[in-house]
Amino acid sequence: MGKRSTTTRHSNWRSMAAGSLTGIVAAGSLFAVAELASAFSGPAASPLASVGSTFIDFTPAWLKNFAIATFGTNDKLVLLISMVVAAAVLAAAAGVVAQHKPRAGAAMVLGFAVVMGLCITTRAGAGAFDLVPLLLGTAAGLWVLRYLTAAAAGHSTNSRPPAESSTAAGATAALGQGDASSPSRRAFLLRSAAVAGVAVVVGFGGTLLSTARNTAVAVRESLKLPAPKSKAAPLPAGVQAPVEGITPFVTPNSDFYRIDTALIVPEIDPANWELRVHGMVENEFTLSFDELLAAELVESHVTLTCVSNVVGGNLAGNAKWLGYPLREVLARAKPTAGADMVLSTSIDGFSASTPLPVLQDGRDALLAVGMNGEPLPLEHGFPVRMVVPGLYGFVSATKWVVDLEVTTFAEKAGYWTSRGWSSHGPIKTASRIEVPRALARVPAGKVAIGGSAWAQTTGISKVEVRIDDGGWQRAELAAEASVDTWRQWSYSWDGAVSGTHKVQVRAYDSQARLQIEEQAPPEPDGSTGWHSITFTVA
Ligand SMILES: Nc1nc2c(c(=O)[nH]1)N[C@H]1C(S)=C(S)[C@@H](COP(=O)(O)O)O[C@H]1N2
Ligand SMILES: [Mo]
Repeated sequence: MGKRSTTTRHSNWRSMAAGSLTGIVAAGSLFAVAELASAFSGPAASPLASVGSTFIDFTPAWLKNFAIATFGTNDKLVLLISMVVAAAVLAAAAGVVAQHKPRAGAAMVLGFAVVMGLCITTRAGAGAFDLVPLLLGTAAGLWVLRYLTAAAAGHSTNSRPPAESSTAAGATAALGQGDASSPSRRAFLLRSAAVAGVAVVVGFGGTLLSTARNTAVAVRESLKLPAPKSKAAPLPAGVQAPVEGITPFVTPNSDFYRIDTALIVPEIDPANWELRVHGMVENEFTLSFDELLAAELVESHVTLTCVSNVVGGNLAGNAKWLGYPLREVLARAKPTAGADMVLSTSIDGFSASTPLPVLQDGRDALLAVGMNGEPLPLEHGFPVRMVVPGLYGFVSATKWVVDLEVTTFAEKAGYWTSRGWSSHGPIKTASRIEVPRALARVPAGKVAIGGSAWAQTTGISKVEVRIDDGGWQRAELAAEASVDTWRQWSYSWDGAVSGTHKVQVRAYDSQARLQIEEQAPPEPDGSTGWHSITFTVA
């Protein structure tokens, strides 16, 4: 009796395992086939991408803030991993159900497909044709579910379906009977492995194919940007502080932080790109990409920062941008009296509210097409984005920008403003310690300390450090490239004795205004506080 129930439990467990594996392989096949097929339609047709984008749209602001604050530029990776885990759990459940009731298992898969179909069809710009990859994938998933469920039950697909076995023990008898080397179990595992292998190849091939068929990528690769009419001033010698391990003064495109709400990076063919300039203006017009390239472009180093950056954080980057001054765009549009804001909107619906006067004063606020000598990378806004010195990205740096509406703050609000953040976003003076790293162990004697500070549009005039709550010491400032870029600093601490030490930094802008000491979180208009770290001298 006792022996028998142990065996039953054992086979229950095996039934669960076989069912879970079946469900997961079936789901993998569904996504793989859909991914391959979606290479032939728009990116919205990819079920994973559309479900994720829908999820982002419906995510409450606090969760978005949490995700950006906690995972920073990895927020999308975390979302994708969570989605894959959730899909695996649901798929396993469908697979387990199918072991006993194949129809119910299939119905679950169909239910998930309907939800994914809704996510796909409600994406901006998606049509009924975008459902084809999901339909093909669902067909593949259902077939695999049936095939492996039958294999798990030790039957061939043509024989009596396991639906007829009403008990778990019955359904899994064949699987449960044998040990690892039992022929039916081996056959099941082999088939699962074979199907999974095919799914991996199909899915991977699909990903490669969609990249290859992405016209934006191809066009970008062969695009030659014109030379600027006014070149960026060459970087002075010594912009890079002489401290090993400090951030590069110009951030390579591949290392540039990325923050946006786009799970699928928009793929815009510049030939189809158009910027609509309208609203409270005398002269509405649209601008094509060719017209933009033919205009007199300027080049400028600008340090971009994200309002979500915490004290000491790394949501900041410095690049040489090539673009057309927004001042010129607005001069052509001729804003009418009373206008005080430009609402810029991205092709994916994101929007930013930028104070009109900021775009009309002398600063290099650009409609940018180039970043560090190449066309904008797709994830940084290809083919055109905004870059405005002195304002956080959420109120100024619209990527994939397609619309500029001259309006008022009273009338309109940007994406994040309607989610609890500020409507205005001037960048607050900030400084951070980059070397040594927090909690690092360094040798005794001379300790090299260094980092960056920024106060865009005014510049940094002084940086001070203090060790172990001693007096404030003046740090050495590296050369200044422009008031719109960050400025590096260094400090050499002589005679460091062994033990744990704290170092703190603070900066002054060019008007000798001291960086705010009080600690404040990023929401609603940017963090404040003096950065400090502890490290150990060996
Ligand atoms: N289309 C679009 N543009 C956007 C955003 C976005 O979510 N969507 N985020 C903004 C924010 S909050 C910042 S900080 C900058 C970041 O630009 P980057 O990703 O090139 O560093 O882009 C801005 N432009
Ligand atoms: Mo941001």
